[in-house]
Amino acid sequence: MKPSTILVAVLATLCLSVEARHHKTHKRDQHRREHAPHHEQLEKELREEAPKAVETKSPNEEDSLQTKVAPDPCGQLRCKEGQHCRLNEAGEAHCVCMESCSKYNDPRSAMCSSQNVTYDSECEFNRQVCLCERHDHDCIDKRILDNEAHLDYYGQCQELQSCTASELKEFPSRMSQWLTNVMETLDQRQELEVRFSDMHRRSRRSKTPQVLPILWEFCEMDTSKDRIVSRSELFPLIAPLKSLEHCIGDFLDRCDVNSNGEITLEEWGHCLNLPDDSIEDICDGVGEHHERHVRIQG
Ligand SMILES: [Ca+2]
Ligand SMILES: [Ca+2]
Repeated sequence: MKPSTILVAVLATLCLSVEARHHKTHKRDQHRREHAPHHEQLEKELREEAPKAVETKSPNEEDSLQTKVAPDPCGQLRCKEGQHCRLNEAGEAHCVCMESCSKYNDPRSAMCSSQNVTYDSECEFNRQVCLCERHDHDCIDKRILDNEAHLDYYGQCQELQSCTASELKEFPSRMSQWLTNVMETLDQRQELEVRFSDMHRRSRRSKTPQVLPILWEFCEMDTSKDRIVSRSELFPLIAPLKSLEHCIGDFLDRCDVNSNGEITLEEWGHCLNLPDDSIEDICDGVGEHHERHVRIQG
């Protein structure tokens, strides 16, 4: 399991452990929740890995494979979420809308869209986008194509409590405490990357143990590794938490100080009340600040 997937799971678990423990009981649903946001990423990784596996075969092996098994035209085609590959009468691959999605019959499998419409599953939302784009008679409501509708959070749509000014003020310290707990849990389970685990063990002994988990979380969110957290990179963090932590949306909006839809490391650090001299890019390796800090202490 990827650390970012585990992070979401543990964050959700930390909330659930306090407020809604019963949500954890449905294992299949939990598995889906944990994996759905990363589905696209995992698929991408698998696609990238697949050709490497073929490259390792000797030329003779490959020749014999090609004579025995015709290449699957669908193997080369990438379809969007809610679609899958089908061969037409000429044997050519093309993407079609999924005929159906698995039915979970469980409100916890549902998703609420940015238009405040509940869908039975993430698959069903994407399938409806496909059907409506293609003017299919199974399209239920064409408004799904308006204003870049997207999935907002897991669960049925509900009236989300609004975040008060005092809750929003307190949120950075709540977030910071979660991240500290998450990093500790992952380290205990030996599920942190080794470099982060080493940094974590050093930072735990420092005077500011909450700094490292905040810097680490930025690296976890930035899956594209461009040192910018985009809206789509925030989705895996927001979706499982929004119905449980009603301030998370407002908090993340506030982090994006210049409202350009992206959060930089500096914006993230300030949003979590880190002093300027603690905001350090640790995504590629050893945190110098923490090294220095521990050495001074030691
Ligand atoms: Ca990024
Ligand atoms: Ca920004």
